[in-house]
Amino acid sequence: MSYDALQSTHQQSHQVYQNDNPSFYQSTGYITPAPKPARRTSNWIKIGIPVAVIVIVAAVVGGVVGSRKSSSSSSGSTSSANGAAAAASVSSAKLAAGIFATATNSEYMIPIYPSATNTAAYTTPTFNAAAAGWPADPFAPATPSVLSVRPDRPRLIAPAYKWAALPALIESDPYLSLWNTSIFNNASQYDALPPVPYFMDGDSGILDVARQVKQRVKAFGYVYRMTNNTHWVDRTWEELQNAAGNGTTGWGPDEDRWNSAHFLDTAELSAAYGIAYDWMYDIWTPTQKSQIMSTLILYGLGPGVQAYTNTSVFTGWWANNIEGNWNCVCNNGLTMASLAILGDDTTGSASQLLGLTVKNANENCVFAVSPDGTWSETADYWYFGSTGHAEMASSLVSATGSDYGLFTTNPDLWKAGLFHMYGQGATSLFGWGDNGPNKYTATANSLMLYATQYNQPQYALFQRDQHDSADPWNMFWYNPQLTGAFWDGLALDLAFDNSTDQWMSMRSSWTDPNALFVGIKAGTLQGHQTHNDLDVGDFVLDALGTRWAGELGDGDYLSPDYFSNDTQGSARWMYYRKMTEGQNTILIGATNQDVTAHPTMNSGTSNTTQGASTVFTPDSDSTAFFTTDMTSAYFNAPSVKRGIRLLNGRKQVLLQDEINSSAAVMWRMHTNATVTISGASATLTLDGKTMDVSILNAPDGATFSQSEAQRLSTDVTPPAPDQPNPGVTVLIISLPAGTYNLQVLFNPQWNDGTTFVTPPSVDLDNWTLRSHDS
Ligand SMILES: *[C@@H]1O[C@H](CO)[C@@H](O)[C@H](O)[C@H]1NC(C)=O
Ligand SMILES: *[C@@H]1O[C@H](CO)[C@@H](O)[C@H](O)[C@H]1NC(C)=O
Ligand SMILES: *[C@@H]1O[C@H](CO)[C@@H](O)[C@H](O)[C@H]1NC(C)=O
Ligand SMILES: *[C@@H]1O[C@H](CO)[C@@H](O)[C@H](O)[C@H]1NC(C)=O
Ligand SMILES: *[C@@H]1O[C@H](CO)[C@@H](O)[C@H](O)[C@H]1NC(C)=O
Ligand SMILES: *[C@@H]1O[C@H](CO)[C@@H](O)[C@H](O)[C@H]1NC(C)=O
Ligand SMILES: *[C@@H]1O[C@H](CO)[C@@H](O)[C@H](O)[C@H]1NC(C)=O
Ligand SMILES: *[C@@H]1O[C@H](CO)[C@@H](O)[C@H](O)[C@H]1NC(C)=O
Ligand SMILES: *[C@@H]1O[C@H](CO)[C@@H](O)[C@H](O)[C@H]1NC(C)=O
Ligand SMILES: *[C@@H]1O[C@H](CO)[C@@H](O)[C@H](O)[C@H]1NC(C)=O
Ligand SMILES: CC(=O)N[C@H]1CO[C@H](CO)[C@@H](O)[C@@H]1O
Repeated sequence: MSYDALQSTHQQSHQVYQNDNPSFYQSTGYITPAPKPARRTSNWIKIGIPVAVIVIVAAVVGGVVGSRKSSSSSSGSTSSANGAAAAASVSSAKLAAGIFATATNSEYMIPIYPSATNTAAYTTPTFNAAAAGWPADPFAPATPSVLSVRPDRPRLIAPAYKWAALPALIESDPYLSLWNTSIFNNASQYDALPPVPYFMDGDSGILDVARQVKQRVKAFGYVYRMTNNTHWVDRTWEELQNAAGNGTTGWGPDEDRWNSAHFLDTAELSAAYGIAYDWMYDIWTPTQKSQIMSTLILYGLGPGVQAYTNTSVFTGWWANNIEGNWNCVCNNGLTMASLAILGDDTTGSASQLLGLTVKNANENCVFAVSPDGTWSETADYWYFGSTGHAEMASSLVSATGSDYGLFTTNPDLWKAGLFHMYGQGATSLFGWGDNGPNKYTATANSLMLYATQYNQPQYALFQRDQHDSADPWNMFWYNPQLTGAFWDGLALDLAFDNSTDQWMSMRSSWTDPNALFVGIKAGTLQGHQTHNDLDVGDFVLDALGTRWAGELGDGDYLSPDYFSNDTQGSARWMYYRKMTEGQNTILIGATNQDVTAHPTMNSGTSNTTQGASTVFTPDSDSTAFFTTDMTSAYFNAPSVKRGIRLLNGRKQVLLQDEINSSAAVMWRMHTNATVTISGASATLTLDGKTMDVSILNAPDGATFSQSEAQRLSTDVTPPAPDQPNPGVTVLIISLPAGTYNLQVLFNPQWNDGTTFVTPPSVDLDNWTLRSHDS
């Protein structure tokens, strides 16, 4: 969320919003906040034993090697009999290959692939026209208009012709089949629960419960349409009534039940209502329809019109130059809901909003993606923003026949899929900055839509094995003509070089859960909707199935001034998890980095690509590196440069810092490992694995030390206490002012006979792909 934009046109509202901790809601008489539930990011529990893979998602269907190859050579055949035979062949090959991932890792929720070469299935990512696919949409207006909707229902995401085609596609596609079953199971689980209870979570509002209502409506709606069983309509009605305040437990204050002060909540509930209205249109009674519509207009679209048109309310700040998730989510919710009731709505709200939201999203939401593909807020906020964008574009296409530029206005938006794939490490996301609230309906499934839209089949092949892929949207966004393996031919490294988030992703494999992975960033410290940290030079490191250098994630969103602004003096930068000392980078003079930093970067990669097999060992000269001049991020230092590179066929990592500083220098790295130090060497143990870390050519006095992950005693006191970081240790090199070349070598103990190398000392400015060959 951004507070910057508010400073100009919404000054007064900015003040309100800055202070919108629970007391804001209390002072307006809205609600007394209930106790906050435990947050997922703050309770890391140390697990000393390697965690076994426990979640089996599907039986592996092996033995495909040598079976019929899925042939596209017959797709050009003029004989329909041959075409049908080819389609049957592709289908049977797909069914035989089954679900690629055999399980989901229980600690990191990553897919586990079999160690195998499967020449029939692990082929180049392709949309194979010979395989069974979706029919063409019979609704194809020559001159689409947002106010001119298709004649039939449903309008949103999945028109009737797709529902009609789906059962046959499920029969011939193992992923659609798996997801269908999962969604039925999910619906049964939600069915057994009472309606989502109202819960006001301070300045996070009622967003969690809004997304849960949406999640349930999606699942209930899906199962209803697949069974025609009206139980699911009744159950949806119960959920809608509860969120209207017509249930037995109440839902917020009469005048603003959907919490328009935190408009994301209003938008997500509007989307939920829109989906319910549209997907069950034919079965609702006229009374139910009018009740759904009256509640939607009263608490959703009406406040939406106010947000856009009434300058004396602040609820529409997100429409004003906010290139981030708020703009995408809010415009999407209003759009889906408006499309759902367009024509039935006699108030004019729906048509008025459609005249505003589409244009606004094209000016703002789509530009949250930088020219290099990076989601400019943070890697985690990509989930919220890209879900909003994908739902909005998909709904407009299905309802009216056009995306009105949402896919193309930003010509680099297609790279948002690369951003997510490369941001995902061997264990988890390189999740710098804030991670956001619980995700619920915010998934990575925009990748499915983008795969087809931008002809990037690897996006969908990657996402279909992920734990969050059983989603009603994917039953329609997934193109079942997909064949191949996402990793086949995929480069191991990618550098993202836009000035705002210069960063790089490097790894030793896409399919080995024990792979080496390094993510490192520089970039500017302003312009991220106040979701970033002061973290130029920050890095994460995975190896041996665990994360050795990691992020602390969110502070408490309810802490005073946590989102106040991104100026140097902001209280946000007084919280440990947001300060420079809470990052894996260089700290100088025990002082935060300069928010006006404008680092530069350089990078190199051997362009190594993985082959078809999941078993992959890079060549010994395969490497990648990233360097940054981050001097501008520091006060009191004439020069600070950092570089990181993979060594020895991607088995080792060298982190090098060249520092000339007139204040004390501290090298810091946060780890969940247990740390044992011996001078310039440290042994880290975690999850039953070991990582040796050593300072090479140690400058005089350079040794490791360690501390708990908490603020230095010299720091200013923040407005509220920091969150504890239990189990996290900071590995430190502390040095007085001076000039240093600090080289830290990471040797994961692979126990596979690896012979470690000791790299030569090369100035960062002289780093090349071959500069460290022995
Ligand atoms: C979808 O899953 C449900 C529940 O397992 C099953 O009854 C149904 O037959 C499946 N649909 C198709 C088309 O296979
Ligand atoms: C849906 O069910 C699948 C497996 O059946 C599970 O992995 C997934 O977490 C469930 N999704 C939700 C949102 O509960
Ligand atoms: C549900 O009803 C629709 C419309 O009448 C029909 O096309 C479809 O086959 C039915 N589905 C099932 C599973 O009965
Ligand atoms: C909830 O109750 C109010 C007041 O009776 C009514 O106007 C509204 O239509 C109802 N909405 C739903 C979804 O039941
Ligand atoms: C604009 O908002 C103010 C404050 O909520 C309200 O009093 C006023 O009636 C609104 N104006 C219009 C035209 O809706
Ligand atoms: C510690 O582990 C948790 C859970 O996997 C992770 O979220 C966090 O980033 C890790 N912290 C560090 C400092 O590695
Ligand atoms: C930024 O926020 C701080 C509080 O964290 C406040 O004191 C300061 O005035 C704000 N600066 C601007 C420019 O809004
Ligand atoms: C890697 O690919 C890039 C982009 O195509 C190219 O500029 C570079 O020269 C390649 N490097 C090597 C070592 O092949
Ligand atoms: C460090 O920077 C200072 C100030 O620019 C400069 O005078 C000095 O020569 C530098 N030291 C080294 C070793 O480069
Ligand atoms: C770096 O390269 C420069 C010239 O390109 C050379 O003079 C210098 O000796 C090199 N330094 C190292 C440490 O290799
Ligand atoms: C160098 C470069 O391309 N900078 C761009 C980075 O992204 C921002 C935000 O999209 C652009 O404004 C810059 O021009």
